[in-house]
Amino acid sequence: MKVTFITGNQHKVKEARGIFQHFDIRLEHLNLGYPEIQGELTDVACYGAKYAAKKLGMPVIVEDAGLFIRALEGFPGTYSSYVQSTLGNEGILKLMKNVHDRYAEFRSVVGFATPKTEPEIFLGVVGGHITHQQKGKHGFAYDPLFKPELYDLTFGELTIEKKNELSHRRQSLEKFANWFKDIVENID
Ligand code: ITT
Repeated sequence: MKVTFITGNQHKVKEARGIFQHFDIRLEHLNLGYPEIQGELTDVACYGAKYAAKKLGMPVIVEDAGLFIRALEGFPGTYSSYVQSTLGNEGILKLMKNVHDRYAEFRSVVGFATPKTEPEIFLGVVGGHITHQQKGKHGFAYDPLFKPELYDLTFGELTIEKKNELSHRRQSLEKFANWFKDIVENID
């Protein structure tokens, strides 16, 4: 089985390849670019999947993700990409200085669409805590700041294989993969 993933983020591609290999799905990657509308992750993923599927004339997946920090009322959330390239991790740590409640969630929404069908949506969430300093060189973006629940290491300290066992992206892509396998088997 083949799936085409539309993203400009190479880290996402690498993680998705690792996750899909458990499901016998071969991932093809295209950096098409799609308009990211304002709204919830689900709105962005739906719109992006529909747009890319129509434009390319084939089924595609897109993924919209973000880090939602409870004490900051969900910030950076849907602005995660922009905030990462402006404030960066040190900026987040400054905002979290003297903040006691450090709970945060990574959320991922995968959108699948074909040129003729409405998008299907798959959600993944992983809870954890914002550390007091950056730790680890693995992963990307907010990974060195985020310690998943029940772990004493940040995503930045975990290998890609370990992160892939428990991440928000693992959950959303796994839900998609199980659904997709069923569909393909029923067509054959
Ligand atoms: P595409 O839209 O092209 O897929 P992107 O990097 O812009 O790539 P998003 O719009 O989904 O992706 O932005 C989400 C941002 O949230 C991303 O750029 C990172 O800064 C952050 N993020 C998402 N998942 C992450 C993860 O697993 N680890 C660390 N940071 C993550």
